Amino acid sequence: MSGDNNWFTEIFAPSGSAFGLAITKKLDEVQSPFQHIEMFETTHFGNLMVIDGVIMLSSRDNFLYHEMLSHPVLFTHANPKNVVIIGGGDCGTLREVLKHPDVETVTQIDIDEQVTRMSEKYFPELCESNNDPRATLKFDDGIKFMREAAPESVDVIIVDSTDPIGPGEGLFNRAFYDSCRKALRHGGILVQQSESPLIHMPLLKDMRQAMQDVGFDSLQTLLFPQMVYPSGWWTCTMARKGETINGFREADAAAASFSTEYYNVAVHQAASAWPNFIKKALQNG
Ligand code: SPD
Repeated sequence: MSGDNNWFTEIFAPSGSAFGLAITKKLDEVQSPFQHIEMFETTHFGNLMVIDGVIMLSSRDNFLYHEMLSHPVLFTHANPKNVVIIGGGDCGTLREVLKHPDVETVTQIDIDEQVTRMSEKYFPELCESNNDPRATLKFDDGIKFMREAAPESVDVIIVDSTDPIGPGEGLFNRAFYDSCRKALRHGGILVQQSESPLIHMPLLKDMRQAMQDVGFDSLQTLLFPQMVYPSGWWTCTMARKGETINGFREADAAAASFSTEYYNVAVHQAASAWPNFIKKALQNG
């Protein structure tokens, strides 16, 4: 990673690639007990949050990621009432989940309170629903929270994490998936951001294998664009307990009472279509 007076550049050495945004100034930075959080003002992408040198979100394009992490899973579950978000401290996913009027509780557990405090200041639009009475924000270890969660008490778990390094590392393994599966009710769904299909395929395969190994009955990996992440192309993976992943409530999605910038019925359907190289890599569907 590198930054100078005019550009923030995230270098992704494993794929010999880099992504940069022109910046006008550094707005803020804080070293929390867990990670180094920086905030930049960009020329064209609004504000930019960077954690440990890795781009987390920009004002301009975070809607893609946050909508795709929230709406496909909530319109696939038959009747999601109780939702848990692990990570998600910028509160963009929380805002999307709370758009669903039938969701009764959303508990968000991010290990780092500083991410939320920075987001409140520099991404206030993402935090506009934080005082919704259905929302509870906890600042704690999400791995421990899931390990100690009451069995069969949750409908949907959304893992909105950093990459699998640093505080996010323990969110990508069998022990964590096993805890999540136990906490889900029958038909419950775990969805996790699952990195780039172009440059993180081994990780995506390992994640899917680990989800199957702990007993999830069916999986679905969805594709969507995300310009500010390495390769510009990203995924999330849904894992369902006790049922197949089928069940997209198309009519409900079409009749949604709220607005979205990216997500709609056709986008949901298209996101589940796999190009041939992905079919080949993820042979077992
Ligand atoms: N390569 C960065 C991936 C980060 C994914 N999570 C970002 C959090 C946005 N809510």
